[in-house]
Amino acid sequence: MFTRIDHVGIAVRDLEKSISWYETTFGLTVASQEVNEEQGVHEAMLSVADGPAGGSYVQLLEPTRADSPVGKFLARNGEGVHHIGYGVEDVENALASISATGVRLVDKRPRHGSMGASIAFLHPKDTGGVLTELVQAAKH
Ligand code: MC0
Repeated sequence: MFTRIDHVGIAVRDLEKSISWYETTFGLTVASQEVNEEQGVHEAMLSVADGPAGGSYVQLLEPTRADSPVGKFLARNGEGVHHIGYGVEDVENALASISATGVRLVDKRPRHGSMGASIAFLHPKDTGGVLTELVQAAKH
């Protein structure tokens, strides 16, 4: 079902500072930077590698408000890995087949994600404590 690891999402307190650290320390470069008000994040995708199934990224997430998923996560855990995003060919098909196994869906329908992707989250309580995101990349 999964075509690649699309991204690892990391909760940060200061996006600009974290971008600089990833650029300086690991030589990564910013592929996109967006505010997603629905999700309550200001986020940047830093390119790690490109492959036949698409790119893979580190996604740095700074909350735009304290009561957002990332705001609550930071208050509880501090900075660190927030979720894993897996690439899928068709997010609606993937949601239907995962839901049929009994895993709770945070999103029953796909939402707007980074770089024009269609995304949907699965509930971490049903995925071994790992918040899991399905990512259908935008067609080029
Ligand atoms: C919360 N929990 C997590 C977690 N966030 N466990 C693992 N990883 C996480 N990231 C656990 C809490 O510790 C708690 O466990 C329980 O889930 C309930 O958490 P809560 O925050 O008190 O409660 P809810 O129900 O308000 O929120 C949890 C939920 C939410 C997963 C539904 O965070 C959510 O809707 N997340 C999906 C959206 C999201 O994360 N967006 C930000 C990235 P205990 O044991 O204490 O009950 S947006 C993004 O990434 C986009 C832009 C993109 O990729 O393109």
